[in-house]
Amino acid sequence: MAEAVSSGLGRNGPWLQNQWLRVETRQDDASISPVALAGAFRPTERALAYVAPLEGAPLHFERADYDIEPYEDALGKGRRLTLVSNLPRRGVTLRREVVVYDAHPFCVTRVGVTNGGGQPLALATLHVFTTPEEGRGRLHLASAPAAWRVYRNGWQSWAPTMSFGGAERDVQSRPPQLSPAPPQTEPGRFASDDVGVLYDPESRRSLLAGAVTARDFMTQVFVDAPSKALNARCLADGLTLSPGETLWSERFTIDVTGAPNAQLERYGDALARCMSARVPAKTPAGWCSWYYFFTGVTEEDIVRNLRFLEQHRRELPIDIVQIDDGYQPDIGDWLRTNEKFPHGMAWLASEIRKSGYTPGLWVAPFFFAETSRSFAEHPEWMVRGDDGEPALAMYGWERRNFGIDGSHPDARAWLARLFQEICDGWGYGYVKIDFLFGAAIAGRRHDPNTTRVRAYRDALTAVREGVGAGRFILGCGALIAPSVGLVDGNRIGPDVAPFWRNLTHEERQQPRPRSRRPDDELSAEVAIRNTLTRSWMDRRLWANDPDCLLVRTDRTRLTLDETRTLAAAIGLSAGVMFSSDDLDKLSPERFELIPMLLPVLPRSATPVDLMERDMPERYELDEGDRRVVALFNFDDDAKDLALPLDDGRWHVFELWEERYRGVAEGAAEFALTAPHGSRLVALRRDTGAPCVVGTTAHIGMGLLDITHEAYDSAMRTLRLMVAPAGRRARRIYVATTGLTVGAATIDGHTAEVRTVGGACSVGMEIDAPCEVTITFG
Ligand code: 9PG
Repeated sequence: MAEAVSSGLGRNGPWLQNQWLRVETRQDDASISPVALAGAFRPTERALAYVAPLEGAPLHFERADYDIEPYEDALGKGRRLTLVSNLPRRGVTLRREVVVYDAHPFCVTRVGVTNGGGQPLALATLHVFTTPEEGRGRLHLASAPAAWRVYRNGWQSWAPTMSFGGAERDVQSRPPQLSPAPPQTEPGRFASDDVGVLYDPESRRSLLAGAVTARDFMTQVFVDAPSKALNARCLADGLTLSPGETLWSERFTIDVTGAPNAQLERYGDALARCMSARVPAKTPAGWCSWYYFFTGVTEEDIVRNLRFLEQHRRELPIDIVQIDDGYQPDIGDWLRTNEKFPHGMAWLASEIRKSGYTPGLWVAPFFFAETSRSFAEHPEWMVRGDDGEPALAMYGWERRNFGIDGSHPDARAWLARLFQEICDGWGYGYVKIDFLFGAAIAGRRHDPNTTRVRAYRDALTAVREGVGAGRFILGCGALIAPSVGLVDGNRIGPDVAPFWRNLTHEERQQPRPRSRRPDDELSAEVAIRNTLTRSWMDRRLWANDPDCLLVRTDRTRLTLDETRTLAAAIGLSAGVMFSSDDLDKLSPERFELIPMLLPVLPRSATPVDLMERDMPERYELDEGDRRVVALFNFDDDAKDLALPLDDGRWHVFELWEERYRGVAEGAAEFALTAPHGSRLVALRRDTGAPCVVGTTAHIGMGLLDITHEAYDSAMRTLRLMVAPAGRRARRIYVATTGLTVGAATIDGHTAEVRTVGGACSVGMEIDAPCEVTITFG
């Protein structure tokens, strides 16, 4: 069999090629130029790698020797090309690797440095893919830079993630760092963490650069549209190389093939493989105390909601009851409780377990408040600033909070013991660990030769050790790529809130809301934005947590339209599904929205227009001849929405209006959708025969609740098996395709059929599977 990757020597240097791409290299500067073979898309020319020491000039490759070998790693088989420059004057040897795999349309590259001198060498940054640089190379797309679109990923759970236009201003959200570069505030200059995508609207081609390993360094991808430049690099945190030592950057994929969503999904798969991601067999669903009770939560609030859940077990099939912030006397003092939890946390866990639920607990294990006992006892476990004092991780709960030093063995031992006590001792089977970035702040650590990412992962590994491999860890306020493999779920957006936009009191007095800003924090709107824009992470890196569903009518400013939009986004994201209302205060109509998201869908929808706008408006689950699509109106005015359809005729059903809209071709049009409202649409390819077009049980509208469907044309009978997924009371809508409806039965008993506008519907309330037949005349 011929090898899938071929290689050869070009005019300037060696190249590697597979069926999708060719990577040309140059020996004079060790630069690389990846080319997508389909359409000969070559966005970057001569992308360089180099290493920046903390002091002195950058270390650039000079004339390089090369070597090509068969290669295999977690991503599969391929060939590896290594370019080596020995720089005796600078006392270093530089290496650049490029791997092309048999079975992937991207290449993977990294840069390494060996200290060949007699002195220690401290490093600032490792640049892996940068062009132009030193007057060489270029970044060229068909569109003018102002028309480019850039997808920027935030550095931690809450950080803004979205696409921007090439003339817009980036959000100023960066990891707190030993900053090698000033923040980029000029329009068109973007900084993305872990991964970035650059999209050219004219050619509809894109380039993704992203780190597929994250065990040592934080990674950033910079795009400077006005100067047409791209720079992907690792922050080396001042790490010092002893004479003879070698250090490698993280590995980056450079992907110039296919469309942005497909590139992000591929990147997610590759990162997951390289970092041994943990993806739960079943995505958890539960109830969380935070978004109704906040820090005021009491033991009685938890028990009252627990009793409600017990009494509504059939309607609300959830597994986890999670106590959030508010039980502990201080941040850092997790093994004692405050006066609001008189029976203690072990008692509460056992109450929850007795009711048949898994007890879950919120902890911020990497923070010590300045007022905490833990800090008084162990100030030496904190990350320190240059002044030697504990470094501020975040001001919160009206006090300073410091970050734990994961390189300190005693701090790690404390973390492991803490979670052993919470899980094995108290009986919690699920932990939400929050403010995790506290272990990754810049500063001095016990081990001077570690990095923030290593210390972070060491701390997280200690937590995992205490929790055990079989229990669920939900990360929050967590780094993204560096958390892969250590958490089972991760929050992927900022906090949801019982209001659409975080307006000041004055702003709310205005006749119109102020428009949204990219750096808005804490609102339903921004939580939804990250839920959509980080969909590609779900069930690749972990189970995404889109944050809680709030459906209440008290203590909220969300309208019904906004509440439904939140439900549509959370539901179609297929992420962790937690309700966070005071359950016995909900009206029956609002309560029904919760079971409509249960069970969680098996996979996430895709934000089809991710690269077109900051908030995607079309969120689509493609099941071939069936589609479930949320169309969103994120404007502040009502507007018409249109859903383009693939070739052919499609039945269109809309859930919130509960209406069959007939057969459409070309596009399905929805006039005047309310501001911040949505249309939840089921599409079914029309075959001319009667078929289910939608149900009102679940937001999948039939995907999970109709388990079997067969139309017998001789008997003119449609037979369905209906599962109790979703809410108990539901109607099933069937397109009549011009036939008249005869009789319907449910488990053999005559059922009432309603006929309206080309469809008929049968209603039922079920707790067990049933069979429905509809006979046509
Ligand atoms: C509990 C909450 C909830 C919530 C978490 C996290 O910047 N801040 O001050 C800030 C405060 C709270 C916060 C995020 C940021 O929320 O996301 O789900 O657990 O902690 O305190």
